[in-house]
Amino acid sequence: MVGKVNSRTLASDFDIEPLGNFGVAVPDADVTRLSDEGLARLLRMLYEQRFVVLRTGGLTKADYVAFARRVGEPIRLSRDPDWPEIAPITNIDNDTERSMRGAGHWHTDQSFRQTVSSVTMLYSVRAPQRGGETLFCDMAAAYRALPDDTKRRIDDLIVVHRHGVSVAARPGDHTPLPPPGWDQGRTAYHPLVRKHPVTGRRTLYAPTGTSQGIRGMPERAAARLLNALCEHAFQDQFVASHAHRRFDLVMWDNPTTMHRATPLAAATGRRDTRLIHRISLRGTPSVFMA
Ligand SMILES: O=C(O)CCC(=O)C(=O)O
Ligand SMILES: [Fe+2]
Repeated sequence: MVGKVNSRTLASDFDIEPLGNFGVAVPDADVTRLSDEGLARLLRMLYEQRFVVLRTGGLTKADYVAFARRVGEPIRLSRDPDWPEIAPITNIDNDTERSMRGAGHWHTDQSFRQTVSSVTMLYSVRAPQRGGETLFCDMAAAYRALPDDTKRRIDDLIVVHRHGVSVAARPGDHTPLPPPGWDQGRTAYHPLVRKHPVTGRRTLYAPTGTSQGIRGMPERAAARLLNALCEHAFQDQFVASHAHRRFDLVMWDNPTTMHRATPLAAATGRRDTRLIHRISLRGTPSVFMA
């Protein structure tokens, strides 16, 4: 486990490029040769920056899974017996501008489960020349910017989560796709404000995505509060956009971020094809111990 991170640990260790409001890219990142110390530094940087884009020179599925296993425990996301950890995400025969189903809504991966996800990674096998960005929201910065009386009001609230359309869904949001066999009635409970176990930083956790209410609060008041927190969080200053390049491996800290896919028309050829391999991790190192 990585020790407490102070806010000035970053830079110098890696050759990095800042990306925008937050998030950094590491050029020439060879994750197959990363030392244990290098990996610890990379995770510290991840916790500081919310997401990190590793510009790899290309990874095999075996390289990718091996790297993910060094970071944490991959969740089974696919029925493919050879690569159960890898979920392909693509616009091949899939038009998410029209279908309105999928990841085109603000969410935090696995917030509908009691065991939430620590890190998610997207590896870009094919990237379109335009579009298909993944957007991130810095929920720790959004929390920090709340007025003190709001913080006091929300600090101990527990949010009720179920897979499906959230009570704080934004206009135009996609309907999330449940994992195979998922029982839509299953409920998980997560604190609205959580402390990151590594950095100790407080963050808003998943006010939308799968949120269905707040324990002990009337439905309409809960929906109003969650919606107001979303309005606050999804302001431009807390949002960053990642345009995938081929062979990029973008990883993010789920607890302190929300993210959404940008809807994309179905591929017509090489130039507009997006194929991404997703891996999500549970447990250590960054997951909350509830
Ligand atoms: O395709 C993307 O940009 C994000 C995908 C995603 O969020 C998901 O599969 O949970
Ligand atoms: Fe996601």
